[in-house]
Amino acid sequence: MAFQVPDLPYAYDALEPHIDEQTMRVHHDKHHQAYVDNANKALAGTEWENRSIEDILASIEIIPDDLRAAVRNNAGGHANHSLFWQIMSPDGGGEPEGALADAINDTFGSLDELKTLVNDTGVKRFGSGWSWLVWDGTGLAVYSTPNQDSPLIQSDVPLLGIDVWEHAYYLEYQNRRPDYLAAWWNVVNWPEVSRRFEEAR
Ligand code: MN3
Repeated sequence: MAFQVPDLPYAYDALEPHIDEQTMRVHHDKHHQAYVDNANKALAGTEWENRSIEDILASIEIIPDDLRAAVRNNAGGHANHSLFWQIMSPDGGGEPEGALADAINDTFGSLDELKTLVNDTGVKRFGSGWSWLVWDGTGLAVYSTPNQDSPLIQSDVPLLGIDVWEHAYYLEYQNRRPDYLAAWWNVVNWPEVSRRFEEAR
């Protein structure tokens, strides 16, 4: 079964004013579609064709040399964007609850300290990439990855990831990546991040 771009779980304009409709249309319909098309093209006819995205990314080192970069970038892009649409919501923002809230406080001190760390990590990513909150098998961690590298490559479970490619924010924020990152937390879907945390730990 070839990969497909999942439908957005809300309207293109539902995240306004924080993320504008045009950015969502181009990002979801064009950029994500291109990652899916190129991943399918790279994997077609190989033994990896019908494997799960998690399997493929966790096995990236044994993917044949001539396919590895294309799979890393495009299967990675598919995994990252599929998560990204889900962890945003028009009813987003606020604070996490329950075990995730406790783990954030234990690990980072407070929700505000987590946000500052994720934002700083995203601002410092030179060029294109992602800022992540992951479950690393023993606890929560924050780091960034370049390009479309997924935390799944190192067998971490991505819980929350903010796309800091210019295509994610340039129409509305131009060069102001810090303003985009600050605004992004108004659309974070904490119930979905919590669900992923419960599944991972
Ligand atoms: Mn993107």
